[in-house]
Amino acid sequence: MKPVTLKINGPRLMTRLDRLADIGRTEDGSCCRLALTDEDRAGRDLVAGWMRELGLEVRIDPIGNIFGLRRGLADLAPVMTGSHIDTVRTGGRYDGNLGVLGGLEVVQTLNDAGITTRRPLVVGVFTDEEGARFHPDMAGSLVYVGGLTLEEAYATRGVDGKLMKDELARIGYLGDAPLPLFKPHAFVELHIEQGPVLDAEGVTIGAVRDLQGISWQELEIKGQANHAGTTPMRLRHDAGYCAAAIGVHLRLLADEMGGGQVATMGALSLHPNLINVIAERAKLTVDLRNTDEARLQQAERRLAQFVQGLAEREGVIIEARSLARFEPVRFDTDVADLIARNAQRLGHSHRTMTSGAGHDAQMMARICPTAMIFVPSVKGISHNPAEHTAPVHLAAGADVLLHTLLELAA
Ligand code: HGY
Ligand code: MN
Ligand code: MN
Repeated sequence: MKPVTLKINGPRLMTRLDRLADIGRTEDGSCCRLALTDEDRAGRDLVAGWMRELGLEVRIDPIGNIFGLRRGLADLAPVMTGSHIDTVRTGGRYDGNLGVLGGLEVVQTLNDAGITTRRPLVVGVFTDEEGARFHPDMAGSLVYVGGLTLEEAYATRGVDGKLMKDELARIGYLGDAPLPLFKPHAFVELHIEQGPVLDAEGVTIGAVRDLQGISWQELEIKGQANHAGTTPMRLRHDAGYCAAAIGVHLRLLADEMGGGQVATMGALSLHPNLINVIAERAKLTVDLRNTDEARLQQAERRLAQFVQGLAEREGVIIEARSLARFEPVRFDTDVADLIARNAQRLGHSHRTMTSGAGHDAQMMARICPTAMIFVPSVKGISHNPAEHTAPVHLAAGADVLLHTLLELAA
């Protein structure tokens, strides 16, 4: 008789995902819960309430990371899962949320089955994974693993000028738990792929073995405001033209380099931003990523050379400020293999893969064996209200998470 395989409750997971998705909803259907805003607080309060309802001991650390602790039979290093619930401005329903609520669904499934694991289990909610308001991204997990000091994080100003420490205190999540609260025995993060691979191949589970390097910069261009009508082209120091030229160069650079190199100018602002004034100043962001560190450095060097030549030709000053820089990460192959084996055992198609996006798991990999479970994103769309994953895939991912955590905590 094949042993009954414990399964999570899919509809219950969907109910929590829908409930959380209602917080911070905007007219275009986005979930907008930028880190440490009132909407983020509301999401945190909801999730912490669910943790307490499930009998978890809730702890908050000084960077606002939330931990729901479930006692084990033995007092050993816990097995941890989790992700984030802060979003970008045009957030979808599943980015980050699935990893946190999938963890709570695993807890409730074990509670219902009367199962206590040998090792304690922890569900974590990391602060400011998106880095959309306060750079860098993955700030909460980066502080947790010692990659950024609390003081540096506290002194970070958001894109709106607010101080991170003030915002943590304002929303009531400047906690006093020890930092780090514990060193996990292992960490597994369930997340939507946010890319097109699983959906295009019709594969249900991704066992993520590595994650690409990330380079974020802000470029500030100082030119000269002047009259759009009277100033001959040869006399212009046009910050707007320079910003546009850099945006175009990023595309050409990625196309020329190939090999999965990606380059994005996501944010752009001009001053004074008026139709008949040559832009005096421009501010833009650059997001470069590559799975290969040497190629990522090459992309950074080539961009810097282009920017220097442009500044000289156009008679402008261009200053670059690094906002985040993370090398590619290799996850733990044993944990990734365990994920693949559980997908197989549960009858789900699966493949190993690389993560194109940054995740808290890439920081946790610095302190314990770590890997990720991906489920498909329809048409690879994410950071967009059209982000969608079929409920059957959400449940499959949570089932693989359940059995992977059970084996790691045995
Ligand atoms: O930028 C990222 O890859 C993640 O969404 N923070
Ligand atoms: Mn995410
Ligand atoms: Mn994201």
